[in-house]
Order: sequence, then C-alpha cells, then structure tokens
Amino acid sequence: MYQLTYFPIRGRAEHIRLFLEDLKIPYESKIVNFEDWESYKAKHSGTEKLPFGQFPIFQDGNLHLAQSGAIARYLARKHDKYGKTDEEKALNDMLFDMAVDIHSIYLKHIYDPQRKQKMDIFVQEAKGKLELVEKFVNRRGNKFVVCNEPTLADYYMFEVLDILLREEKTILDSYPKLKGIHNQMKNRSHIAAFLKSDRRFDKPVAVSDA
Ligand SMILES: N[C@@H](CCC(=O)N[C@@H](CS)C(=O)NCC(=O)O)C(=O)O
Repeated sequence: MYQLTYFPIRGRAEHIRLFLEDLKIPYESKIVNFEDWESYKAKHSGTEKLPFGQFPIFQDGNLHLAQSGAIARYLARKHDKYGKTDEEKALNDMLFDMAVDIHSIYLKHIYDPQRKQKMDIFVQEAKGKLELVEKFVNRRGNKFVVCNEPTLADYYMFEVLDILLREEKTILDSYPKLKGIHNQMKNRSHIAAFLKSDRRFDKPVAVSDA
C-alpha cells in the first residue's frame, strides 16, 4: 500500500491526500509530530527514507519520493489524471505551478507575525493571481481548471482556494469560476467524506490562529 509521511497539518501534503481520497486509492498516512522532527531528520536525512531532509515523503514499494510536486505528478501519471493529450498535461503543469505560487503568497503571509495589519497587501497579491486564473478558466471553458473532470492541478488549486477562503472569506467573490470549482471539488462525495473524517487535519500550517 502507498505510504504518505507528513506532519499533522495540511501543509504541502493536502493536495496529495485530496487526490488519493477522491480516487479512493488506499494509502497509509504516517504522521510525524513536530516534537519528533529534529531527531527524525538527524536520523534519516540524506537516506532513502528522507532523501532531501524534508516532508512530505511518498512511498510506493521501493520508491521513496520527496518533493510534493513530483509526488502529485507521479500519482497523476499512474492513475491517469494528468490529462489525455500533451496539451492537457502541459496546462496541468502550468496550473499546478500557479497553485504553488499562490500557496507561496499564503505561506509568506501566514507566517508573518504582523499579518493582521498586512491583510490588504495579502489580499491584493492573492487576487492578482486569482484574477489571472479566473480568466484562464473562462477562456478554456471547461468545468475544472483544465479538463471537464478533475485532473492533477485541480487538487492543488482546490486546497489553495480553500486556505485563502479560510484567511479571507470573501476572497473568491469576484471569481465565479474559481468559486464554482472550489464548490464542485468540496462536494465530490469522497472529498466531502474525507473533509468530515478524522484523517483530515484542520490546520493548514502550524500557526495557532491560522
Ligand atoms: N519543495 C518541497 C518543500 C518541502 C518543505 O518545505 N517541507 C517542509 C514542510 S512543508 C519541511 O519538511 N520542513 C522541515 C525542515 O525543512 O526541516 C516540497 O514541495 O515538497
């Protein structure tokens, strides 16, 4: 069975969890608590178990994968969710990397001790990206970001939209397509069940009021 090892937060593993859950792919979720991290890292960093000294780690038999993007792409290829054509695959990469960029805006903001005073800057920066994704999705005219069914990029985009909404609940109000995709993803039956389950961590990051 696949194994996914990460901290007890959503973080950079949640899009992978969402993918596995939506497709009902069995996996073992291994959680390493923050207080155990330094000793875990000292013991395993640079080994097959923790090749680059960071989580998440995904294991499929003898394959140990670091880098959340590599893990997501591996799974999308293996389970045929990368898109059918080279064009769909390239666009999936493009939208996935845009989700990574939006996630970076969120992470920079959420770890800033002054973040409450800097909400306007965060919202403006995030909306700058959302507007462009909204335009792309409109031009493309499909139900999800690239295709008419969820593919690679939708899982990361959903997670990113969800954490933005958590920080600013009106942030998607001007983006009906993105709001619609967020809703469709949230209401997919296996995802809805996961969101209610004890496999779901509430916190996107280890920040008490995030
Ligand atoms: N580019 C990597 C970044 C991984 C990363 O930053 N992991 C963090 C948790 S989200 C980590 O392991 N931090 C602990 C450390 O670096 O000591 C990915 O996407 O997987």
